[in-house]
Amino acid sequence: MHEVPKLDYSFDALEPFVDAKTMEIHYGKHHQAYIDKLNAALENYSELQNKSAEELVSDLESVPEEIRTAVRNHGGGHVNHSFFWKILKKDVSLDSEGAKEIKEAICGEFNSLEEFQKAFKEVALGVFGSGWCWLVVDNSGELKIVGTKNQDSPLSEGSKPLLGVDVWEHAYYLKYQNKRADYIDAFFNVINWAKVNENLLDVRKG
Ligand code: MN3
Repeated sequence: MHEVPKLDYSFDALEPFVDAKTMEIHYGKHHQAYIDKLNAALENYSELQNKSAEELVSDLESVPEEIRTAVRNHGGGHVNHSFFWKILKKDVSLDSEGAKEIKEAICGEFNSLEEFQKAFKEVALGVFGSGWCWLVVDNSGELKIVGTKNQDSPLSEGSKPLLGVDVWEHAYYLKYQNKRADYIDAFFNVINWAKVNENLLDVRKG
């Protein structure tokens, strides 16, 4: 059975950029709903129950067709949110000690943090409806900014996410209403660049 991973910070830890009420509902209700529906989809498929959600969404073709959409949506929801909670933290800038390699990679690809943010924001605002915006290492090893729809995971495309932001309205509506741009600006203040750096090193290790 899949379970919501423990959050290693309090709901108010990201204030004022992400408000406590949003964190409480997003983590406690939305993420839980993906878990419940994923477990329900897998109920009669014991051979899939030992696979991690990451393994399932990385190889959707191997999931029986009758539950493939459910695994894509709810497994993807579980994978994406589990990933998202881990890359959020205040006060871990790209200049911090643990972020050396990712800083080099960002500056190598986008010239500066500011230009990266500009490009990332453009993609995040361009995701129509519900979805996510990611910085990934794609299957040719390139650093790319990509949007995905709904709960589609970059893993399904063979890309490895380094950081990502949920742009479903449930992620920001309480505090930012329709102003996704303000939410993205706020998100830039809570990226745990040390964790993003770890993600990059993991990808490089293979
Ligand atoms: Mn969400």
